[in-house]
Amino acid sequence: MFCRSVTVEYLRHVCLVLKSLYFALPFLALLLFAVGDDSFAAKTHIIKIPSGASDPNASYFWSEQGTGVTTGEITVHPSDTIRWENADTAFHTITSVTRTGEVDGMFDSGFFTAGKSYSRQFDDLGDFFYFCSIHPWMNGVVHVVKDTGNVQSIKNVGSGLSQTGMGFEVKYILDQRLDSSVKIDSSANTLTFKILGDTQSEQITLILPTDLIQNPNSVWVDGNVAEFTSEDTQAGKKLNISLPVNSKEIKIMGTHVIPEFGLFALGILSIGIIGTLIARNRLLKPSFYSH
Ligand SMILES: [Cu+2]
Repeated sequence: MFCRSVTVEYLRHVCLVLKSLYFALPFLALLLFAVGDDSFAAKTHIIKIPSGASDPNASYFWSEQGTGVTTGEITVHPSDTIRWENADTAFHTITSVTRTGEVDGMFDSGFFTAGKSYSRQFDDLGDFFYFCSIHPWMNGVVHVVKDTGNVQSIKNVGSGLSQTGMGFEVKYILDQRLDSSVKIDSSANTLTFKILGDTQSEQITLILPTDLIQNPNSVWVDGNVAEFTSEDTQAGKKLNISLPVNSKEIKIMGTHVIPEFGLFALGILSIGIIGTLIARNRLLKPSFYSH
């Protein structure tokens, strides 16, 4: 019985499943990538108005979900939305005011009752003060600041030059990407990074492994001397470099960059290249013909 069921039909099914998996996997991977890379996605932040907030003696009038901050002060990025939810029994409003507390007409929720909410998207940078027009002691402020971006990385910087041949990983924080090919000048002891796209960031954070560059001590942005701070981390020196908006190139000089591109390195590199060519010829050719 069992043997009969594990027949061609069954194998055909297994084969079909495997085949469809084989084709689906790259798409699944892409999907995961797309879902994972939400560094610039707009977020919605929720601030609850707790019950009893209409009492001026209440211990607090706001409660930010997620952070627990109860001051009504919140820092967000452009195009983020804030949703104020009324968890109180009284009516409230979210009404924009100036720094000194006069209604300025920029936004106003009007009265909203228990269980209702008011949402507003903040696109412009700046400080936006608000209060409840019924209970003016309930006040807060929205700070909208530039998105500095998430941690990104360039892998295999200086591969072929390092002793392992693997190169180094350079992590960075910026709203745009850096070109994955980093120029290494071992006679000038410099690394040069190129920024892809138009950056709005006024700072870039770079973490430079010590074996890649030692004592980075001078930085130029688009040819001009740039200000920076530096601190030691486990992964290497962390530099915070000031950038003018729309900068394109960052050059960093240290006392030493990875081994000079001397004869030794050239030798290793050519052995590597020849090795790769031989391997390719051996491995790839038969598979070409087998199809
Ligand atoms: Cu109120």
